[in-house]
Parts: sequence; C-alpha cells; structure tokens
Amino acid sequence: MVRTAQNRFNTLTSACVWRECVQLLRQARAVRPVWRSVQLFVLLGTLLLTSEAYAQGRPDIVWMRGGHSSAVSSVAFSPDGAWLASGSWDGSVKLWRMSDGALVRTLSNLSAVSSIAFSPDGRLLVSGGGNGIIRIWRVSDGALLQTYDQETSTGAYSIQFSPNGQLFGYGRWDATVVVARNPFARRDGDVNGDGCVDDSDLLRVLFAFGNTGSSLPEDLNRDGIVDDADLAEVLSNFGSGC
Ligand SMILES: [Ca+2]
Ligand SMILES: [Ca+2]
Repeated sequence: MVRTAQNRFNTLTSACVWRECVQLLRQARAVRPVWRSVQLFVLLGTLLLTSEAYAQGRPDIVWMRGGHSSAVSSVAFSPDGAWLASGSWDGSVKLWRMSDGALVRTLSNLSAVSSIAFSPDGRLLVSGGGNGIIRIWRVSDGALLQTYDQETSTGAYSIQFSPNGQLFGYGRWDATVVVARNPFARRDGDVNGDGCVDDSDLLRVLFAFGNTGSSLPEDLNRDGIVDDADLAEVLSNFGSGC
C-alpha cells in the first residue's frame, strides 16, 4: 500500500515537472537561438536534478541544530523519548531536549566520540571514542561517574547497554568485542541509583510515602503507589553495594 502511494506520488511529480518543462520550451521560442540553447541546457540540467531529488525523497525535518564543531558521529534517543544525545569528533556529547530542540547540557569527552548509548532506564549515558576511553555519565545532572582506560585497546568504537542494564558491550579497534558489568546498574532497593542501598534511599521512600503515580522512582515495585512494600524492599536490601 505504501509502495502504491509512493508510485502515485512519483507519477504526479513527474507529470508536474514535465508540464513545467513544456511551458518553458514554449517560452524559449521567443528568444534568440544562442540564448535558446543556453536556456534549454539549463532547463534540462534543472529537470534532471529536480527529478532525482524527488525520486530520492527528503526527510520531514522536526528540528535541526548546530553546536558541535566537528562531525557528529553518533546520536541516541533516551528510552522515554525526552532527550537526544549526540556525540562528536569534537570531543563532546550534547544533550538535547526533544520537545523543542534546546541544548540542555554539554559533556566533555576530551577526545573524539565514536559511539554513545543511554541505559535502558535512562539514568546513564555512556560514550566510547578513539582515545580508548569509556565514560559513564549520570543524565540527571551530567556528573561523570566512571572512566575506563583499561581493556579498551586504542579505541571503543561502538558501545551499547544490555536490555536489562546490567551489562554494557563495546567493540574495540583491535577487532575485539567486550562485555562488561555496569557498575551503576540499579540494585533492588536503590532508589537514587547510586549503587548503594542506604539511608538516603530509605529517606526517599519515607518522604514519598503514600504518593501515587506511574513513574515515581520511590515506587520500587512499580505498582503505582509508594507504600510499605517499597519500604520493605529498601530495608531488606539495606547495605547492599555500599
Ligand atoms: Ca542508593
Ligand atoms: Ca510500590
């Protein structure tokens, strides 16, 4: 069905282009022969380029922004669709707000970025680059949480989290694929996602006790309410990862 619609569009487009061509050919009769030849040459060139452009299509642009000073090598959407991250050979990662294209934050990778990825829960952003350094940031405030410069060879050129966020994998310049554990994977009871279940997580649950909603971080069992079940999860895992 999509192919049929595309065919109709191409047919209509071709008809319109040829109609304009015929009209311009009629106008060309009124000028001197030498100028007529030039006009026909330009006309045919324009016609070919226009037809080619229509045939290849054009993206329906939502927004477009500059800001990097070199090639943008990688982009990634956050899992909730609220953010777009872009990594560049200029050594930076930029975080853009999807709703209006506003630049929210610039993270410095210090050398060319080849690949970036969000964690499945959207809390983390990881980047790899040709300098052999992998960096993990916290999305909420841009804090650099971890830097790896070992077991990365001379470059981590592609990088991605596993679907459950417990691992991340990357491809090295020396033709090696690596899988490593995500040190910031959320533990049971770890409300603030810092890898440690402690009194800060307990306080978060207590202060949010009774709140309802669909995406409350304190609602650890995701049943829509912060209650004693979430409190029990913190208490039963208290001290884990600390
Ligand atoms: Ca915690
Ligand atoms: Ca709950």
